[in-house]
Amino acid sequence: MIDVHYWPTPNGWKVTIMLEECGLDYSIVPVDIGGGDQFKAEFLAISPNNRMPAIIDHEPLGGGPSLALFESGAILEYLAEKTGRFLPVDPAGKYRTLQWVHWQMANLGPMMGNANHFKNYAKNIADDPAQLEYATRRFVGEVDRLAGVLDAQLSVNRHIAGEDYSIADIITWPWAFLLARMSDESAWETFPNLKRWVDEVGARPAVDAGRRVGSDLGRKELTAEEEKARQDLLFNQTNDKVRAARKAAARAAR
Ligand SMILES: N[C@@H](CCC(=O)N[C@@H](CS)C(=O)NCC(=O)O)C(=O)O
Repeated sequence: MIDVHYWPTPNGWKVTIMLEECGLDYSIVPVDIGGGDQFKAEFLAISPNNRMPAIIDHEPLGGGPSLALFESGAILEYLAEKTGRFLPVDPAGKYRTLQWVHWQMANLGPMMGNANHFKNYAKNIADDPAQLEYATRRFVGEVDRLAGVLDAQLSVNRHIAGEDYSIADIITWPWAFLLARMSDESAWETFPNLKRWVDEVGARPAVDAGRRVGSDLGRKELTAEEEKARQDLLFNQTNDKVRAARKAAARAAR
């Protein structure tokens, strides 16, 4: 059994989609990131970067005690190796796939996350419209550039790393299908090869099932005050929060 420390967001969906694709048994442990669960000592013990997703595999590859892992890229690579699925074993195919997994982790995910922040959230809280305009242009521009990279790759390949469906597709889809939200509706006309792939991958039953996991978790109607507290928690993070959480846990353990 694999415990998945999870909240229904693009980075969380990568893991549930992979688990559904592989037919592995898993159980969801909700991490309410708007409510501060990511700063709890028990979560930091498995995910020191105070971000979900994280997993604990109670029957790990190679045997031994339960294995805790954080970072969705590492989790997908691990599950691929454990099941022998969605990652070629021949070195060329393996690294052709992993280069796109790393590309997603270092580029598409973070840039889309920042574009989403400035385009869809910061407008309500930023006090300097010029700075907001600059930041939005910078990250939405990066999303546009990266969508172009994917579109070109998908103009000559059925899937991201070549003919076969792989963890490069599983890790990229949960962000890529949100492209219009991070840029604008016309994006799908600008990037037709990307659109073809988003629709094809989105039609896979495991992708649909993985994306629906815990969809009720994040749906609570928040009061204006609760929404402000959630945004303060998510958008104003320095090292103090993690230090305070660790200190409180150490005090409680004494
Ligand atoms: N690189 C990490 C990113 C994880 C990440 O950013 N998770 C977000 C939700 S999508 C989170 O846990 N946010 C909590 C917070 O901002 O405090 C991964 O891919 O696993």
